[in-house]
Amino acid sequence: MMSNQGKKKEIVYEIYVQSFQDSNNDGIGDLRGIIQRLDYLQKLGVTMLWLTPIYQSPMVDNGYDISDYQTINPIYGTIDDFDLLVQKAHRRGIGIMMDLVVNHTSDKHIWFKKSCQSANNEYSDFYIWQNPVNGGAPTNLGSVFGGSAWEYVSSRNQYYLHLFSKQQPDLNWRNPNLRNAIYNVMRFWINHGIDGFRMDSISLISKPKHFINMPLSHGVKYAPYYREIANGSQLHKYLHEMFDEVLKGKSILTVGETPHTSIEQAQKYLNHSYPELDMIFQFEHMHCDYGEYGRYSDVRFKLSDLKKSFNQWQNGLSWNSIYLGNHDQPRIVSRFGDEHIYREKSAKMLAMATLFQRGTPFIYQGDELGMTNCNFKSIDDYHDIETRNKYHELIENGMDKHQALKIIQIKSRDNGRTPMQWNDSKYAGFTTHKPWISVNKNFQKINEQCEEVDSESVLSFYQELIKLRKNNKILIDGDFEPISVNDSAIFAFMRKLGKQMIIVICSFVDKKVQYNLPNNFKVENSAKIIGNYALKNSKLKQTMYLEPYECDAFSID
Ligand code: ISL
Ligand code: CA
Repeated sequence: MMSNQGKKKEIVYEIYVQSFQDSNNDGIGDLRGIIQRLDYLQKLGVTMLWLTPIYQSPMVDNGYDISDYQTINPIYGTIDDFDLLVQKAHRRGIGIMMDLVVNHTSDKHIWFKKSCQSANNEYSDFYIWQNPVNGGAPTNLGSVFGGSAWEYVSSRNQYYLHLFSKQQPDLNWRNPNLRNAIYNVMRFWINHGIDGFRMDSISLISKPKHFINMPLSHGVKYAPYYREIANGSQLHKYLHEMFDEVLKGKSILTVGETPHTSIEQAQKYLNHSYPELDMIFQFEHMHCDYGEYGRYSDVRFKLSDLKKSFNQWQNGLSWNSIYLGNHDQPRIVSRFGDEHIYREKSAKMLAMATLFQRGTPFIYQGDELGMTNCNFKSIDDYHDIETRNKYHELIENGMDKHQALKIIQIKSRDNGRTPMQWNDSKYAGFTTHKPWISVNKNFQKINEQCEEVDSESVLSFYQELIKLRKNNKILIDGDFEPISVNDSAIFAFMRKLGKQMIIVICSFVDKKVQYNLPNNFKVENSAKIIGNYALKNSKLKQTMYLEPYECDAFSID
């Protein structure tokens, strides 16, 4: 864990390794590809790279199913490539954050293979096994990716738990030997010089001793798991132990991915008298566009919900991660902005809305180019296990194929997983071979080469915002206060440090709007520090007229 001051300065960039840069033209991004792009990342200004899992894996869930925690998947390179990446990144002042996926392993992990063999060997209790009930699954618990969360194994005449796919059996954290094995994995990577861990699904590691049946809503076969499983009773005991055993006294930035965690629960992870993690990824604002079928519903977010969530979390925690996109989410410009006429304006606005909030910003690869959803025309073009399962589930529930595909197009996790668009050559400069997933059709218009030469580009705007954040203490240490909480078009807030203030105004609508600043601000002393319509609104005014998706930041001394 880092000193408080150190950690606050970080700007993290998530790399979806298989889609970032392919160095050997086999169609899959790799570690040497990342090395080739370090200059780009340095120029962008980010200080830490979170790499999605690069370990040995059968790739059922794109590497989130790990079969060996201490081996690099050969599709990505070797441990020597990894060491070289760490060394070269460090030389540029950039750290490396590993994805630690320890809620589950792959079913091809040696631990699981041994665990399946019998109920009385060293690995028998590394996973969660239960006896059949009435000749069937122990409970009606469902998996996140669809179907039952229990799978039968005849050699043990028992079921094992898998919250995700059946190829991802859940680990049993009650077993101290399992916990020690995980701590050893963490030490191994720390010894390779890494600077951080992003802990996958960490809110789910403490399972109940007794699993129960949950009431089912009409027509649904399996119960959602979160209510009984997230933030379980032993969770903080395990994370304290992990801190004492592995992280204490080390300069490691930690962020826990915590599905289904409230603000009160979040505070426990960040308890400063007994630290566990530096920050968490909360999900509340990711649920703003959930509907009848949960995430896979044809629903657009409401700004009022997004603002409410931002403001509440800012209010509830003095520091946390700030994000809108990642490899599990649609593209931010398609989801929260406008991917058509105002693509560039709204991509910039979303950048300001996140990078200027209080907390550690996480930028997802390609968002700095304003990359959009992929809108593939057929379900066969999608690779993600969740996308495919949910598509079939929607159809089984009676939806027509057209509508199901439409929902997949707006919500699929593959939206963020298409190759980085570096230039307008075939396959967008990502590779010269057919890539593992198709390139977005718009790569000739949206790519790094176009962005690079344009001082008004989305990329240039990100570079500017990052510079401002680094050079203005107020953007890091300043308090956060929401402004105009009831405005339905504008997300506005103030950062404050001593007498200095920065006012940030972000329009989330595709038309001109009038904005009335509350009258307690001394608008006379303001100066614009950055905005996405350079010539508009050069001063803060009591009444302002904002262009579509306009964003401005003003300082008041
Ligand atoms: O994306 C989700 C739903 O659509 C989340 O529920 C997601 O599955 C959850 O946040 C956990 O995500 C992480 O663990 C998964 C993996 O598939 C995701 O890519 C990862 O970010 C299982 O390891
Ligand atoms: Ca490759």
